[in-house]
Order: sequence, then C-alpha cells, then structure tokens
Amino acid sequence: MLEPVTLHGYRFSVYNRVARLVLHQKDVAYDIVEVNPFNDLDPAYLDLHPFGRVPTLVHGAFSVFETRAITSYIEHAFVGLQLQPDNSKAFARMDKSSGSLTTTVTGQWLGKSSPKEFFDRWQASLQMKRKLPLASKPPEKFYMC
Ligand SMILES: N[C@@H](CCC(=O)N[C@@H](CS)C(=O)NCC(=O)O)C(=O)O
Repeated sequence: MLEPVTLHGYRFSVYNRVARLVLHQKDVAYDIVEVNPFNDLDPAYLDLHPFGRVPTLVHGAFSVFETRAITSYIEHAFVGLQLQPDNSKAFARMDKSSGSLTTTVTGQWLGKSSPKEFFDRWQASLQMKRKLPLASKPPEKFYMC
C-alpha cells in the first residue's frame, strides 16, 4: 500500500508553490494542510519543523523540511518525470541557481523589505557586480513570502 503524502504549507508561499509544482509534475497524490507560519503554530507542527517555517513534506513516517530537500526527496522517492539531472555538473548548476535565488533573493531581501527597499537592493547588487544601469521604476506590490 502507498504511504500517504501530506504537504504542510501556506498558500501564499513561493516555497510551498515550488513543492506543489514538483509534486504535480511527478504526479504524486498528496493532501494539503494549511499552515500560516505567521500565526501561533500548533506544537505538533513545531515537532515537524522546529523553526516553524513552511513547507514541510510528510511521507508516511518520514518528514522533511527545506524546499530544496523536499524537491530532491520527491525526485528520488517517486518514479515519473525526471526533474533533476543525473549529471553532476548539470545538477550543481541547477542547485546553484535555485540556492542563490532562495538565499540571496528571497531569504535576505523578500519579506524583510518594502517593495522599494527590495528594488533598491536588487538594483544596487546588479549595478555593483555587473555594472548594469539602474532601472527607474520599482514594482508596485509583492505577493510572495
Ligand atoms: N529555506 C526555507 C524557507 C522557508 C520560508 O522562509 N518560508 C516562509 C513562508 S514563505 C516562512 O515560513 N516564513 C515564516 C517566518 O519567517 O517566520 C525553505 O526553502 O523551505
């Protein structure tokens, strides 16, 4: 019998969406438990994720958090469409891109900045590293966390 898969996540979270995209691409049936990480958390959830963030994937008696770990787990635990390369260099390039987006862009900037601050940091970073010209208009709103 197949072990049940449950994704604990927050509907507005980009991380949650990444995990869901991978589950869908792999054609894995799963349940969703909505967890708002900005509210008081159920102690049972903190047993799954001691830092109280989302998402967390539960598969039978096994659980894992951190989106990159979740996506790698889904890739290896389930058959179906191959989403991650076997080749070590190709895998490293993929991991580098998703890792730098997560740590540099979302983790450090998004959620802790206003749209204007985010835009200014993004622009300053591009300008400093690549000598690119500054764009003039910041985005109006963010919908991610
Ligand atoms: N590195 C984590 C980041 C997860 C994360 O930061 N999720 C946000 C939701 S979008 C969260 O739970 N924030 C709650 C908080 O900052 O306390 C991952 O890749 O899963």
